[in-house]
Amino acid sequence: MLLEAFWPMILLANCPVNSKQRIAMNSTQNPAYEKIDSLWINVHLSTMTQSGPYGMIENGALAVSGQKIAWIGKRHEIPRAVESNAVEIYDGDSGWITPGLIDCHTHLVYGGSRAREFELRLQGATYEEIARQGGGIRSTVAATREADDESLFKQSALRLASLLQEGVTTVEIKSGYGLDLETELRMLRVARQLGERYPVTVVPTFLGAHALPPEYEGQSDRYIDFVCNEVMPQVAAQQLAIAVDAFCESIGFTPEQTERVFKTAKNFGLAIKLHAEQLSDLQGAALAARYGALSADHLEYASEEGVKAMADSGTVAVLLPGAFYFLRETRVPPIDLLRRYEVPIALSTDSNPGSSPTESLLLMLNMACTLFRLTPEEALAGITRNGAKALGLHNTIGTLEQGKDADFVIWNISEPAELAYRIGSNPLRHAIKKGKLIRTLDT
Ligand code: DI6
Ligand code: FE
Repeated sequence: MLLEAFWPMILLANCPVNSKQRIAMNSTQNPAYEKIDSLWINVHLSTMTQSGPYGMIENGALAVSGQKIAWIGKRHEIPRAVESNAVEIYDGDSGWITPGLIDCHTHLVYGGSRAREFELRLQGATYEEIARQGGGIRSTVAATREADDESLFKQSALRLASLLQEGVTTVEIKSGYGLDLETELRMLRVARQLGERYPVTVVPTFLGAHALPPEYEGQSDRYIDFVCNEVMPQVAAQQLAIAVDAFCESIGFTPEQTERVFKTAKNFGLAIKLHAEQLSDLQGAALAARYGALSADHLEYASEEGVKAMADSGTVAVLLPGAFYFLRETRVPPIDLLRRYEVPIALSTDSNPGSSPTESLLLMLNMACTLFRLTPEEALAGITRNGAKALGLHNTIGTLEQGKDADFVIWNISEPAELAYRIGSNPLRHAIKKGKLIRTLDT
């Protein structure tokens, strides 16, 4: 079926590369080291813990047991039991290992394309003008409603495959191009299916309050009633989303409407995220922070009060340089304020057809450095440690530490900054998801 068509892009490798088969020996003192499925040696590690730059361990090693990291450290400090019990030993050929990449803000599931709108914008129309004239998000809503399940899955799977080829092991996917009960639920089901059929963790988010659908023209409060009273209860009952998001903007929804969405989400025990301060300052960041949001995203127009509120509530700032670039924005998010108040900064593709038609998270590293002046280390933290935080998953993924999920990537680079330095190249050599080698590019 459909799935097979995509497998050639993601090689499921079940045999070790450059490895020596080892027979497990029955030595061991520490029970945690009794079952070591694989041991990676001849590698350097960017653990992305906060101990030193990149959490670096040069000449390191990493051992996997089942789906978890069993041991990590310097090559010459590997416990005897880890080495002797290792079933497979992989030679990393002096590559660098980072945590599996986390794309914490995407709209990956949708129908159609908006290339025509791109042409219109190049002729002078603005993103807001197109949206106000019924194009923009609404045109993707029409194409998404029209697409049947199989075609929606197939179009979205192609985009997902591009992310996976660059080492993404966790991806958040929002609804928000259905804006009716059936299509919103369908989008979330397709997102779930993607996670079931591909070696990636999908975190689904309900974004019913993304735009006003045409059938509610002039009745945005009634539409918010519909989102809160009819769609969200279904989303929660069918466990189709982990978080709820909204577009708080002059072309989206007001802070009051957004707050109603948050209150309902809280009642259903769903986490909160917000598209805030992308095009203007409606103090969405502070509103999100008051509701203990996991993240506030975009933030070009965020104020000092907003940033301070985020710091107080532990809300992550998700920056989306692809949208900034593609809409030719000029107002840069307040990076210095985020640094001063120690708000964790995450980075993401915002992959969507209207404002960020990209499926390259590595490209976002470079854009964040060149456009926003993040350091390469901050950028890499944004798609690992802080990306995990923006999804509430920092206890299991985002850094390389004993006991965390064995999600990691081996890169053909000579230092970690190279990941942010290159534009449009992909130095991925191997990707490992929950201990399984899922993609290998041997040169
Ligand atoms: N902000 C964005 O960047 C995307 N949604 C949002 O609220 C853009 C969505 C689109 O133009 O299709
Ligand atoms: Fe977005």
